[in-house]
Amino acid sequence: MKSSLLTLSLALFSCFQMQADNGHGLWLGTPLPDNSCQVFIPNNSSQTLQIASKELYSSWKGGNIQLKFNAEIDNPEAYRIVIQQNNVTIAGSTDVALLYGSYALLRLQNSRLNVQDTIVNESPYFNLRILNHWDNPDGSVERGYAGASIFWAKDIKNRRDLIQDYGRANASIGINATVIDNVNANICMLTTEYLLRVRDFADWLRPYGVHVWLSVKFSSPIAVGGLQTADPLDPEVAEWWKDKCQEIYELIPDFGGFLIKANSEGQPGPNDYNRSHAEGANVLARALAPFGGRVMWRAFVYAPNDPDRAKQAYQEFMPLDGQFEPNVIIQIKNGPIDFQCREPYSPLFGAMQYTQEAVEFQITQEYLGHSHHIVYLAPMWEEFYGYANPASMTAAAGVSNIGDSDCWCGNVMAQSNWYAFGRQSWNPVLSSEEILNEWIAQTFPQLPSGNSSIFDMLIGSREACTDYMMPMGLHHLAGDGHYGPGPWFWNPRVRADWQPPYYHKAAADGLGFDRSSNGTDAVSQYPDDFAKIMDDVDTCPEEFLLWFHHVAWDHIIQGETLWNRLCHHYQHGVDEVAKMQQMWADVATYIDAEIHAQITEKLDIQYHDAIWWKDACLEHFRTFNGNLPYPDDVMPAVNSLEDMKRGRMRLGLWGAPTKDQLDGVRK
Ligand code: BDP
Repeated sequence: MKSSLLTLSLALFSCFQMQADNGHGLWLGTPLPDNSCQVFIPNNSSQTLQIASKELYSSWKGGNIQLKFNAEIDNPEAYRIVIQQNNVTIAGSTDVALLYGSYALLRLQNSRLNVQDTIVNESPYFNLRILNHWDNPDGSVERGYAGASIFWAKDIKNRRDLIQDYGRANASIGINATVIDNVNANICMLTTEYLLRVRDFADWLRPYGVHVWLSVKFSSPIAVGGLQTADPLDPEVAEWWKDKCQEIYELIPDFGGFLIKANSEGQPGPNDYNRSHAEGANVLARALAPFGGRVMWRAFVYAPNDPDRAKQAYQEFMPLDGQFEPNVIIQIKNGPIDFQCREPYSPLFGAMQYTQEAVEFQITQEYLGHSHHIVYLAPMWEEFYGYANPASMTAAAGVSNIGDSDCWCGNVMAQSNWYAFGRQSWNPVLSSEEILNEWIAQTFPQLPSGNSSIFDMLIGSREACTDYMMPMGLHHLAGDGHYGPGPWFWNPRVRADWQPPYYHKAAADGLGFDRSSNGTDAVSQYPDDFAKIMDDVDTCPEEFLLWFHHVAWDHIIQGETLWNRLCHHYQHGVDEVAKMQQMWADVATYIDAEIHAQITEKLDIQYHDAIWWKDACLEHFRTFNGNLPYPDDVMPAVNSLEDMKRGRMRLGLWGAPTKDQLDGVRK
């Protein structure tokens, strides 16, 4: 193939220039000042290949690189990198594959791996790796803790550069699709005015291989189309969706499709017309199919047809297996409840035999301390893939933690979760350790190799968070805003399954939700081998104990009573955060001062909150168990239950006891 040498001056790289080190540059590094590598790309190259060659030209420290089409590589996103002495060839069958290969090469270099004489063959595990932005047209972000929407705002200025930076970041980790509005969708998204804006986003993201999707409201035929009904079996409704898709694809020929939240938390859906989720999904699927579009239909439903919310999605969807059009994917949250710090996998995974399934993870930390707590989430997702076989899935979706904050995610450490979601969706077999090492090497190149402080600080952070919030299978104990603890919250006018006592079931006889065969039997929704282990209180792993069982306070676990064991978990969580603070202090000399200060502040908040969680949960549980004493090596509560209930500790975020005060309480 004929090639032309691309020689560019670095002045052209304005869009790759980072602001001062505020973290905006993510894991993508700084362009080299005087680079001398040579990049050869096919003649008449697309914008995508221009981007690839600019990236390589500005950052590759080796010699010549050739990007070549190779039609024999089947998967349109797969690439092959051959590094021989000073020459590199990147091959793939499409320009996006070559872009992915280019980013992979830079990742290898910047992760400080030895790349001499190496051959890399990579293809993505899932063909759809998609971010879900819960962004509203007014610029707010539902459960967003990193500023306003990067896509929407009333007085939006031209967002082209920002959106292209976003596309670049996604391409560098293989994310190939994005839903740019909230699942609690606004009807305006399907108006022509908004579709024109969606077209701009799609145009800007296309060169990066990122397809745009929309969340839409099921009642759009009424609200946007002026029809009397949105009944999916009504021919006029079907026609309306077809026409709408025609309009969309004229504007955006590679539009991805629709994401739908239907008959969930007040959203309209097919049940409003006595139709099933399959009938609802199929009317959209048929409208999208001629254009190659797909429907992601969410399984996050919990109609109260069973007293145990954890069973409801399975009950609703299993009978529909086999009824969905082939271009429908059921998007299922990783666990059966709602993005808790630990849940068993949702029993729907692997259960539906004839239906495509996607996992939905939450990258934004709705229940895990918002962007105030430093929590590396990949170990949670890795745990999920260890139980639920990724081979049963078509796609991975991640609810984004991105906003217009300088560093995108509210703090620099939270970027690791965006990064990890992309890498793990490309290859769910990659370990969370490998991913973290890559991310640290690229994000903090100045950290001496061999210094493991940041790794050590992050790798156990999800377990630490689980310990100080909801250890041993406890779940849904958060109060207002899903931030701090609220195990006592109870309002008879609010549905029970939105409130903590429904979940922890603390009582004089013990703690935990009995989902065993003696209880709600949720355990029976799982395959036999898993169910058997979980069903028996003696074989159920400790981390799922109070999820599946109601356990007596004096039940013995590893030689300790439940109460003592629980106290030790909470204390361990607090202690781990103290260690994280120390590890972060230790690397101060290597980290940009602004970023160091940002994370130090977050860790202070996290430490205070960890104590708040520990005190609130343990003190509340003591009111049921006859005020059992704290074990000697556990710090007694520093906040009184009454204060915490009155919300004093909510202000404690800013006025919590200092470390010295806390150390004074510690024995
Ligand atoms: C819950 C969130 C809510 C979302 C809902 C969903 O609290 O804001 O709309 O999930 O996923 O976790 O639809």
